[in-house]
Amino acid sequence: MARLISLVEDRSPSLREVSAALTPHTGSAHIVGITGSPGVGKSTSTSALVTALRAQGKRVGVLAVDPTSPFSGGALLGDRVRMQDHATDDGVYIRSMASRGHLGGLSASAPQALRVLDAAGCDVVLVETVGVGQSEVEIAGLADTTLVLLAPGMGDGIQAAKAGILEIGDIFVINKADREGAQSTRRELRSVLAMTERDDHAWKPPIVLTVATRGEGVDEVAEQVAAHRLHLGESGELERRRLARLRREIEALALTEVQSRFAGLSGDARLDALAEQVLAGETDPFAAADTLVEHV
Ligand SMILES: Nc1nc2c(ncn2[C@@H]2O[C@H](COP(=O)(O)OP(=O)(O)O)[C@@H](O)[C@H]2O)c(=O)[nH]1
Ligand SMILES: [Mg+2]
Repeated sequence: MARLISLVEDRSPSLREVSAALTPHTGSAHIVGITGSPGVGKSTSTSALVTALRAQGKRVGVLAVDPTSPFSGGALLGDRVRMQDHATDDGVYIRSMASRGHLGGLSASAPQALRVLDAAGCDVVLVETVGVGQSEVEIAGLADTTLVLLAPGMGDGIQAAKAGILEIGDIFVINKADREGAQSTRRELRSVLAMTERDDHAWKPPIVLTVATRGEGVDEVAEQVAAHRLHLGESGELERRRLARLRREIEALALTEVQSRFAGLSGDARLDALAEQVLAGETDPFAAADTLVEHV
């Protein structure tokens, strides 16, 4: 698994072959995205969720994605320490992955890594991001079920609304419920959720309070994750989400392919010839670009 995910990170030419071999064996893993501001407790909650899922006998994969850095390390190091409870459990596979600097970015590379974990037989794959802002929403697009983590504190609910993550949360977790203000955060969240437009009208996102460091409330999160998976299957929403995900992946791969075919175009004799034709007034830049695209 580690070597296959390295092929994804390196964008190895053998990925085509790997993808063709793996794809028929995918589709049974439940992909669960975990998003929220830095420090809210994503890694702690992920580790606690792994414990809860292992107690149910599930095989668990964890993919920590860092869309902001071309290197794995740094911020992820602390997460590795946090995950060491599971280091000797061979029913758990933990991997971090960097994606910036890759053509096609997260939307091209992360689904391929998830495909590896899926085909390897993980029942549940937890995807945690260390990124912030838009990448949080992008991560949610990779998942069947998205957990949005908040913590008590000034304006956290409002921050979430700004980042657009209220629309994409299937389950809301107010972590650090041992701190003051958890109940008022829940009230605030409830009222903003009531005003939030959602694609999936049939699912009312639950709010769960947790203390991840002590594992409190985490079993309830695991129960809600299972309930949401059931809802997805029964409502047809699972297929809708997975098709949307595949459309994005195919599009990203196609754009990457086109981009690489155009790489090194400057210095190309055809480009020089077209530029001269435009200069001479024989054609215009749009028509010249069309000519070029047609002959890629
Ligand atoms: N008081 C309290 N601290 C927590 C809780 N969950 C996580 N933390 C602490 O919050 C800090 C950030 O947690 P981490 O899981 O790394 O957050 P991440 O950046 O979202 O992955 C760590 O020091 C954790 O020990 C909680 O439920 N209560
Ligand atoms: Mg973390």
